[in-house]
Parts: sequence; structure tokens; C-alpha cells
Amino acid sequence: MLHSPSLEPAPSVGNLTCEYVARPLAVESAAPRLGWVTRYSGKNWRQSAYRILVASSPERLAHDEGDLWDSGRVATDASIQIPYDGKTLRPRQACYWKVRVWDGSGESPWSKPAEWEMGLLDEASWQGGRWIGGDPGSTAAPYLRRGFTVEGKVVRARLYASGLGYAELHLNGKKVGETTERDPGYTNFDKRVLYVAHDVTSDLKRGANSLGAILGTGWYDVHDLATWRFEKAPWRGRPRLKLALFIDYADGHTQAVGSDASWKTASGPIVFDGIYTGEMYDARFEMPGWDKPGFDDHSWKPATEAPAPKGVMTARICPPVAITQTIKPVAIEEPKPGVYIVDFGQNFSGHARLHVEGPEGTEITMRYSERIGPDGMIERSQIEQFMTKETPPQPFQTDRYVCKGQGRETWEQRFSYSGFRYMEVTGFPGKPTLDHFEGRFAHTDFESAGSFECSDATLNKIQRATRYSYLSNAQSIPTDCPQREKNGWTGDAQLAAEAGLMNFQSASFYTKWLDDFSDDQQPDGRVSVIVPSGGWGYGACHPAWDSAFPIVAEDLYDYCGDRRILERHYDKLRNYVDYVASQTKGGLVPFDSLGDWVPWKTETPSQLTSTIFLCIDARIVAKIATMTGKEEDARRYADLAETTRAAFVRKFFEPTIPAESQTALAMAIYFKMLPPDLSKKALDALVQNVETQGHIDTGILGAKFILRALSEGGRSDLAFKLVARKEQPSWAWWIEQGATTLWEDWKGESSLNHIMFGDVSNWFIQWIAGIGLDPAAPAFKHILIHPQPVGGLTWAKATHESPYGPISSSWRRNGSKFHLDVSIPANATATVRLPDGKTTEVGSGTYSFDCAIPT
Ligand code: RAM
Repeated sequence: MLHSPSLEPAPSVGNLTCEYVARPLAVESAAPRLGWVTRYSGKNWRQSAYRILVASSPERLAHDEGDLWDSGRVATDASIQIPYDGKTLRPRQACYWKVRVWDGSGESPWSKPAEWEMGLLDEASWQGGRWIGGDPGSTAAPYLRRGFTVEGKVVRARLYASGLGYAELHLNGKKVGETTERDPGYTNFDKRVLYVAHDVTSDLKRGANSLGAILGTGWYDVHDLATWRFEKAPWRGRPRLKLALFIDYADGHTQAVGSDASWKTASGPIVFDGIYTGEMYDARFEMPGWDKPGFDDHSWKPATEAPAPKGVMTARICPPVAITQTIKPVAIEEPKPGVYIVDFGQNFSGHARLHVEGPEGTEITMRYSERIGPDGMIERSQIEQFMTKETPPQPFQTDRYVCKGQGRETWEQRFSYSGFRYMEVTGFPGKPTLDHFEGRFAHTDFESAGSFECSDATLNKIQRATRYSYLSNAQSIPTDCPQREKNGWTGDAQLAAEAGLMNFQSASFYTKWLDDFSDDQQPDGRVSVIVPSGGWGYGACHPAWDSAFPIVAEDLYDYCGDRRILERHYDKLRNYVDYVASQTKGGLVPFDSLGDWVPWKTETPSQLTSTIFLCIDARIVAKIATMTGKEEDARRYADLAETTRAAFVRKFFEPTIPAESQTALAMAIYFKMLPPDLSKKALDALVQNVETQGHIDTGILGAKFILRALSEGGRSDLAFKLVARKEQPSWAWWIEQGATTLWEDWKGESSLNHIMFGDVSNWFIQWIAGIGLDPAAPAFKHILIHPQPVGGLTWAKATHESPYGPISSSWRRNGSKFHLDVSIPANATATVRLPDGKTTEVGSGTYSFDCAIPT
């Protein structure tokens, strides 16, 4: 029976996704996972069944014909992560799909149709697209081009391309992907090379067309010298391109245009580009019209065929890096004659766009910085320290532009990025004004998935700063900082992943990074502390960092219901845990390793934190083994977790508990390392420590878990104080100092844009506003609503776009009167715990509650 909208609220199905994406154009999984969101205006909606149709054409789908797959009516409440189970899909196959659902009383209408397309899947599908490069004797960025002819009516055109380090593609005089930059993305190129698919159907025209590419060095051809030795990366080579354009015509035939020796190349205005260095662009070498049909390329040389990189071609499944915001500067000063300092008012990752009018040959230099010194000049000693000193010194975070001298010129770099708030400009012709510059915020372009706001302006600023830091550090991989290192430091990423998943649709980004992890693992199980690594950072293990591998995989399961990620990496996770276990003595991690990094005052032994992480890792492996029916493994790793835990308690909590270390106490409590009586004592000790000291006294590990341990222990009031006290050390102190992003340490002595203290945003959403995850029911299938009206807040609200749909929690208090509004998505349920301790079980829908806050 179809729901009758006039008689009752009818469910409607939308937000169809395939592998986390609305319309992916290059899916490589043989069984892509589908999901949808049901909207229902009433209460307590639960799905009782679904039916999915996947068709080979929109027409067939419109006739309810699932010629690729008709799931039939499947009785289940599952509505996310449903694997396709139809006919084998071919390379480039387009799949059109829709879904309808049932509840106890009827069926929904069909959803609007959605689609996905399969990627190239194998080498043969590239149909002549070969690796080509520019003039091997030139260090400038190669330009490549080729013309082709379109005859007949085009129904679909797809451009598949990979360029190392980066490729900016052009079609008929226009950049492909207007705002994207640094495509296709960063991987261990000896293991995996990304390619990207573009829908270019509407960019083609009948007759002469022109394809082009500009290649950058990126992480593939690092020539700057720095601590992490990427110039010695085994994959290093000169930039190269592989591309295949497929044009499907109305008459059924397909034309393929591939990158091959018929392409031509020249060096243009990008004289130099480097991932740490920046870019040098000489506009006098521009080649107007190079990317348009009819361009005279007779002086260009034939492109050279380049050896294929070793890595497997893999479709990029996560969003591209893109420019998402243009930031107007707020001030400009001239601390020395001819030296201008531009203040963008916000720390961010990206670059500046320059508008200038000057005589031919005028060279303008823009050097990016997070700080200015007392003399008003940029101050970069904290972030330059890892760059190898050279004579003459290599440029760092520096863009240079040489004018062609033809009126107003506008330029921005393409192949590098910087972390900055300030910019020093020298060589500018005349006196620049604010209108001459714009900041361009560039990072992996996620959709937002969450928000938090409350009555305390400082907390709102911390939330905003966290989002800026998170985005600044999402650059195809999760990084530590956008200025100094740009490295995929694993510890930083594992600490920030939950805040990332709550605030942004970042699942596909972490899925990609876990592949990077798997690629970097050595046969003995070891992983590097930066991922990807060009060979640096293996050595002894560092469980607090290395555990990013199992922990982020588990986060994807907890926050998105992604079981496949656990299965896919199982063997490698086990191999990693075996490696760490082989290093232990008496159940403990015996050596010094990275631990509670950048502590305030009290240092916590790294053996203590590392042993906790080994226990967590073993538990995760045991959990996956249990889920997948591997009983012997399940027992073995549960035993390992338990012996590690017991050894931990003996060594670090008996006979006395480490009352001086907030980190040790908080982590032991939060990770359930202690028997109940000891856990209770540890919580009392933690509360006492915090009350006596009156401030946070941890590094990055403790800072994440102390807020949770206190909140779970009923002391969100204390956690709030740690965050919001305006004196050093605290998050709010940073804001008081003018921070617009989160800093690397409590002292403010290093980078000013790190994300490793960023779980505070997750705590805002999950505890202060109260949208809590229930790991027993992944993906917020069941939600723990537990708002915390503490710290004098009069209201707080948060939202989260969960896999089942939008969740919101909004509360206000007036004296002891407390009011809460919540919204639970269809097909999910929640337990609501009010500040008076009363709990209510609810189904989907919107609800309001009132209570008195006990004094
Ligand atoms: C610093 C990084 C990073 C941290 C490592 C251990 O250099 O910036 O944040 O994880 O050290």
C-alpha cells in the first residue's frame, strides 16, 4: 500500500550516495556501497524493508526496470552501506539507481534517480593513454597540448587524468574543474597513483577542440631540502601526465583521445614550483591561447614518453583540494620603505591572488608568514627550522611574479601552498592597497557535516578556529601543519579524526588515507610516523602515532558504519599489532616513543601511553575478528589486550596511582584500563588534580581524553573550565592572544595552525550540546543525547549530518529551568538524558523536554 500523503505523513527517500559520494564518476569497487536518508515528519519511523533498482539507462530506471540489479524487497532496517549485488559492472559503465522503503504501514514513493559511474578499472581501458612529460632538460613546469576534432552529436564525454605531482587540465581555453587545485592528490607513488574523472560533456564543441595540461612537481618531484628527505623519495621523477578522453556519440560509437607522443610540449611562465618553496611565474613567457583550438604550436617540441610510475592506478574517491573561500585582507602596513605587510585577519592554508599593474619585468615577491615580529616584519624562525640551510638559502613559502607590463595583471600560484595570516610584499610597483591582494583558502573540499554554537563567544571562536585548522590540515592527506611540514603525521590525524567526522563529510578522505597507511607498511608490520613517507620515520614503533591505522579505521566504523574498511585492512592491522607485541617486555611497551607530545608541565612516560595504545589496538583487532567470525584470532587478540591491560595496571597504577599526571589518569579511565574500584580512585585523583592546579596540564594525548573522562565521570563543569579559562594554558587563552586557528602547543612557541588539540570541537558537539555517539549502534543508529548545561552557558546547539540524516540538539537554560529541543532522523533512535538525570527513550522525530537543573 502506498502511503497517502493526505492521510498521514509520508516518508520520502533522498540523499542517495554511492561510496559516500552523491555522484561518483570513477567507482572501482565491484560492489559499491549504497545508502540513503529517509525523511519523515512524524515520529518513530523505522524502515522495515527496502528495494533498490539499478539500471543501465535512465529510461529503464524510469520504467522500474533494474536490469543491472533489482534487490527485490529486502526485509531489514539497514539503509546505509548496502553493497551492490547485481551484474558485473564494466569499466566506465553508468549505473542509474533508485530506492523505495517500507515501514510498518506502507511504502514510500521511489526516490529521485541517482547515478554512479565505474572507473577505468584496468590498464587496457586507458586505450592508448600513456605517460608523457615535457622537455627533460627544463626545470620549468611543462605545458602539454593536443588538438582533436569532434564530429557528430556527443551524448557523454569523460576525461580521466593523472598527473604527477600535479596536473592542471585545460579544455578549449578553460581550466577543467574551476576551483580545484593540486589534482589528483598525494600518495606513495610507488604503490598507488590517483586519477580523476571529469564530466566534460558540455565543454566540447563540434569541430576543432583542444586539450592541455600544466604539470607541477608537488610531492612527486620534491627538490627542496628538509628534514623529511622527500628529495630522496624512491618514487621521485620529473612531472608526467596520463590522460584518456572518451567521447560517446549519439550513434553509439566512442572516440578516445589519449596522452601519447603526438602531444606537444613547451616550457611556459611557471619558471619554478616547489611544495615547500612556492612558485615563480614570469608572465613575459606566457603563451596566450595555448589551451585553445587553432593555437600555433609549431615551435613546441614533441612530448616525451615517460616511464610509468610503479604505483597502481586508483581512482580518487575523496573530494579534490579546491579553493573554497576568497579572503579580503584587513590591513596593510609598511614597516620599512618598500616592504609591505598584508594582514588577512585569519590564519589559513593556501596562497594570495595578486592584482597588479606595472612595467614589464617588475618582480614582486610575496613571502607568507603566520607571525609578525615587534618590528612589524614577518617572523618565520619557528616554521623554517626544519628546512636544510643552503647557500644561497632556498626560498620558503614564497611566490614570485614577474609582470608582462600589459595593464592590469591578475595572478595566483597553482602547485604549492602555504600556511599564513600575513604576507610580506616587496618589489611592488608603487604603493599597494588592500585591493591588490586576496587570500585564497585551499584544502580538501568537504561538505560540512556539523555545527556548534553557544552563548559563550570564546567557545564559538574555538569552534571556528578548530574548523579552520582542520581544513587547513586537510590537503589530500591529513597533515600536521600547512606551513612548516605539510606532513601526514599520524598521531595528529588520529587525535583529530573524530572532530573531523563530526564537522565534515570526511569519510572518503580517511578511506583514502588508510590506503596510504596500508601502502606505507613494511612487511614486518611497521608503519611510518608520517604517511605517506618517502622512507623517513620508520625505525622503532610509536604506538600513539601508529595506532592511527586501527583507530581511524574504527572511527569510520563507529561514525559511518563502515564495516568493509575493517575487513579490508584486517590482515595489515593484525600484522602491525603483532609487530608491536613482539617488542614488548612483560606485556609493556618498553622503549621511549612519541607520547603525550608538547605537554604543559607534567611529563607522562611514553611507555605508559604506548602500552595503552597497544591494548586499544589489540581490542580493535579482536573486535574485527569477532565481527568476521575469526574465533581463534578474536580470542588471541582479546587475550593480548587483557595481558597488556593487566601489565599496565601492575606497572603504572599499583601500588600507587600516578596522581600527578592528568594524562595517565584520564586515559586509563577513558580507555577502561582499570578495575572499577581503581577507576573510581583515578577519577577522584583526576578531579583533585584539576581542582588543585586549576588548569589543563597535559600534552596532546591527555587534552583529548581528559575532557571525555571528566564528562563521562559527571564533571563536565571541570572540563569546561579547562577549555574556557582565559589564562594560560587553555584553548581560550589562545583565542585571547588573537588565535584564529589552533596552535601547536600551549605556549604558542611553534606553529600556529595545528589540529592535534582539535578534539575539543568534538567535545562541544558530543557533550556540551549533547549529540553523543553510541559505539554499540554505529553511525548514530542510536544516539545518546546528553546535554551539559555547565560553565554559565545559557544556551548551546549543535547539528550533525549523520549517515541516517540530520541530528540536532539545542538547549537553553534560565536559572534552574532547562529546555531541550532535539531532532532524531528517521530510522534512528535515541536515549535522552536530561540534566536532572532522567532518561527517556525516543524514536525518530522532533521532541522537546523541560526539567529543573539540580543545584
Ligand atoms: C612535529 C609535528 C607533529 C608531531 C610530530 C611528533 O614536528 O608538527 O605535529 O606529530 O612533531
